[in-house]
Amino acid sequence: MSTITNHMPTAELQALDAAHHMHPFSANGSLAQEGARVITRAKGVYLTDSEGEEILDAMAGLWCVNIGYGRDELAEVAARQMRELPYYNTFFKTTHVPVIALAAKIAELAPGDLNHVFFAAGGSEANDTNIRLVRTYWAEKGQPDKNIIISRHNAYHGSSVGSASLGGMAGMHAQGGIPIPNIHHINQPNWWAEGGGMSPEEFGLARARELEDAIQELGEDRVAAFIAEPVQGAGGVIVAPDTYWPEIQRICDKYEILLIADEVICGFGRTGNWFGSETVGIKPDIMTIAKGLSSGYAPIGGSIVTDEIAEVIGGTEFNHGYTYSGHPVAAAVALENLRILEEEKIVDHVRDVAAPYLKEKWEALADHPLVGEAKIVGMMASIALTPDKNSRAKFASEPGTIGYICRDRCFANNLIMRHVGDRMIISPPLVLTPAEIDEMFVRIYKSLDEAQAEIIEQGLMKAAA
Ligand code: PXG
Repeated sequence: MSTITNHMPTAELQALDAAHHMHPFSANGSLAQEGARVITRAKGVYLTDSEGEEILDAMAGLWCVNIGYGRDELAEVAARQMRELPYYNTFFKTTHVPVIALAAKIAELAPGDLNHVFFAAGGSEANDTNIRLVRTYWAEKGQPDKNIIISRHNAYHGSSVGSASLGGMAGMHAQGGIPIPNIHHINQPNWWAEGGGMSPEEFGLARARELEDAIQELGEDRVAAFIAEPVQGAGGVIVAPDTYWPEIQRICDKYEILLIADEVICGFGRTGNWFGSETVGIKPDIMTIAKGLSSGYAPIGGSIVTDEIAEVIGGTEFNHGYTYSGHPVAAAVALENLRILEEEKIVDHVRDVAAPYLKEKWEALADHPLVGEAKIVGMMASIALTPDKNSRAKFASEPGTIGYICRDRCFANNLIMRHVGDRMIISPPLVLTPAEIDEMFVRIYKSLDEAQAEIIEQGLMKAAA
């Protein structure tokens, strides 16, 4: 077969893609008809496609390219590491320098006594580790029946069998025989969609107390852990009311339930602190990390655990690990990414410059006729689309119809802004400048206006009964 290059005509690349490549989370049949957009290169916050279009990537890839695209330092570190030691495992009484350095650096950055890292190749694997880790922890403490993990509907924790079971995505649970046993789901703190007549504060408390109800119903001696994203990402950038997290922390403490913060999206600066747990004020026993750990330049994730958990697990042989746990190239790339985040004070840039500027403009979107609430934490934000903002009405059309129209307008206007149902979301690179934020809003308003015109024209601006 001839070499496949960026210089082939788009249609040929699309035809080969359609013939042989199965895309994740896609209806591949209809995608093959339409043809996937071919991304060829990227720099800063802009992607370039095979037609030479420049696209503003307000999703940082898949919530991960925190330092932006095109940082040569990471490429150089990867090449150097590949030449020196491209691979070795850490299973059989061996270790290597990149993994030692990265684990030590993560322990330094992570709050409190979260000082020990078990590596994986991404967030799904790390959450699978967490399932086995918390169950092994309680078994080692003489409580093998304390093995139920509580999670939330509309949470995203990954796509492997274990992590998708933890997640609360109805569409995923409908396929492939999940969830696995002993995973229990409570409702999410999504006030806009589910808060009814309650104030956000009342609703936050009510939703947190569902955890207490579940523990009492299942039995304190049966529940091992509660897992949650500090801010739900893939579920639509759902920001819990202020009352929610303090109550969750109180309940976990009271019933001795391990708190797992899934920091795969929130970690490494996204919320304006190193970790989302710091932003929402919780003290987790375990953190899941991935994505921003390497800014997506190499696949790596992991579970950070406390001294106490590491000690208990260390008392036995933990029969768990992946070929690529602590992969030396990925570890070296992640370490260089953390150096850049730290030395260039990118988390400070988020907190002091980018996020405040973005917040002011983002919250003003609530004045657009199509927009209900506008929520933002650091550099992750969402808007709820609605036919009537005063009543928080949903559209009469199938959920997602309106969001999809809006997403398509964004795509056509060279802006990657995603939809989750009828919510629009962004999670841009953290290095976004005020000038780039201005450019992003030109494209957002154009897309929203065009979407609104299309929705009215199609007679879809109707509220559900
Ligand atoms: N936890 C969280 C909070 C995530 O957002 C994972 C775990 C799984 O990580 P890996 O590296 O195994 O993918 C994620 C991943 C979307 C989307 O549509 C989001 C993710 C993955 C795929 C699609 O927003 N998040």
